[in-house]
Order: sequence, then C-alpha cells, then structure tokens
Amino acid sequence: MNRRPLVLATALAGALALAGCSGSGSSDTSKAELSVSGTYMPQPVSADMAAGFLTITNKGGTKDELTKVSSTAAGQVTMHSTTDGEMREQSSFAIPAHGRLVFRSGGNHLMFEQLRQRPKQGQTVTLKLTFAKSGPLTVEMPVKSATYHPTTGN
Ligand SMILES: [Cu+2]
Repeated sequence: MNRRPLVLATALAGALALAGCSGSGSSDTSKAELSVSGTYMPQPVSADMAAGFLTITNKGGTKDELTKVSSTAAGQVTMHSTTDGEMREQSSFAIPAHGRLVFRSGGNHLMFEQLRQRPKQGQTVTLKLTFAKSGPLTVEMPVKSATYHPTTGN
C-alpha cells in the first residue's frame, strides 16, 4: 500500500521536466524570424540581365544578414545598393531585429546575370536566399511587366 505515493511522485517529476523543457523553448522568440514578401521581377529588357525586388521582414529579436542569393534562372545573382543614383555590389545586407530589408526599384536590388533564358511576364523564377544565422529560404518570384511598380510603394 505504500507504493502508490511513489508512483505519483514519479509522474509529478515527469510533468515538471516537461514544463521545464517548454519553458526553455520560449527563449527561441529572440531568434531572427524571417519572412519574404513583395517579390517581383520586371520582365527584363535585356536578354542576359534582369533585376529583382523583395522585402524580408524579421519578426524576431535578433538581427540577421542576407549573405547570398541564387536562382536556377541565372548563372549568378548579385546584391546591389543604390546611393545617389550609383549602384554598388554588396556581399551582404543586414536585416535588423524587428525590422525589414527592402529591395525596391531605385534602391537596393538583386541583379540576375547570365540568364539561362529570358524570363517572361506570367512566369516565375525560383530564388534561394541564404542567411548568416537563419536557415535558407526558397521563394517564387513572379515576372511582371517591364514597367510594373507595386502600388504599396515598397
Ligand atoms: Cu545593380
């Protein structure tokens, strides 16, 4: 008859261990939490080069960095910033905690070089984004008209 309390104590210890486990999991909210939106590529005018735009949002409490972009549609994808109308290739772009990294027309942009074939309006181009801390993301980038501008302005 004095076995029962022992079993109960073991069950209780198990429950406590579980609670402790999920408690430590909640500290993961401080990691970078990335999502991609607003992707598009204006249909390129040139046969071997195209531009691409997107926004990366970080809901997490830790900054991250976009370190590489690649695509099955192009031999290479480079990242450029634009300052005073002059574009410069960058090896990485910071994504601030609780912030955004924006690639938009006239500003930061992606350049697809050595196109395997000329992307046409209505098609999509697959992109792989690599980050310093977070796992890679694969996104589908729709090809829009050559003069397309998003109405939201970013
Ligand atoms: Cu450029």
